Amino acid sequence: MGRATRHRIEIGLALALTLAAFLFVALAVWAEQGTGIAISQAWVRPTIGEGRITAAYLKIQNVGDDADVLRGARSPNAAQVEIHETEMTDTGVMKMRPLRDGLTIPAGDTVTLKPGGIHIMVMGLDAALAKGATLPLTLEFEKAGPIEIDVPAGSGPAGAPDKMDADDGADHSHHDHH
Ligand SMILES: [Cu+2]
Repeated sequence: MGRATRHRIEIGLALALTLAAFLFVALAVWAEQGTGIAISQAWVRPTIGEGRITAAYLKIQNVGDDADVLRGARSPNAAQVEIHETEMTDTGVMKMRPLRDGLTIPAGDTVTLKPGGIHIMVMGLDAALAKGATLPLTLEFEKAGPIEIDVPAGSGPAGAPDKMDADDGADHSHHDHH
């Protein structure tokens, strides 16, 4: 085998590995055929200590011709799942509240749920959620219907805040009444 040939094989292998890594990342896209909704970059924060509450984040892309609304979510592993938004009050306190009317995804738009913004609050988990585990989640869309995803527990994309939404700094008082 000549030097040039081997070189070409090495480049080919490097390319294949890069592609494999890329595919691995791109794998986490859920799209229901014909619904116009694609979910990607989903992640959930691992629970801390005895806490059985956490938050999940993801990207919702509406490639359809009509707006759709995320009405809610549920998980077989959690007592309650809500779509929350986070707001900073006048006194500088972070408050979260459920989106009662759901989250509208306009046609052709992408809405990103992220720490400190809109998030999926997961309450009453039946067990701790360790890094590397997955949380099954069903997203209920008005038009697209239910979309089931498996959300990996991890630290999210680079630059995601360390602790938020499931943190003591946020007001969870509305979680305690049941
Ligand atoms: Cu919340």
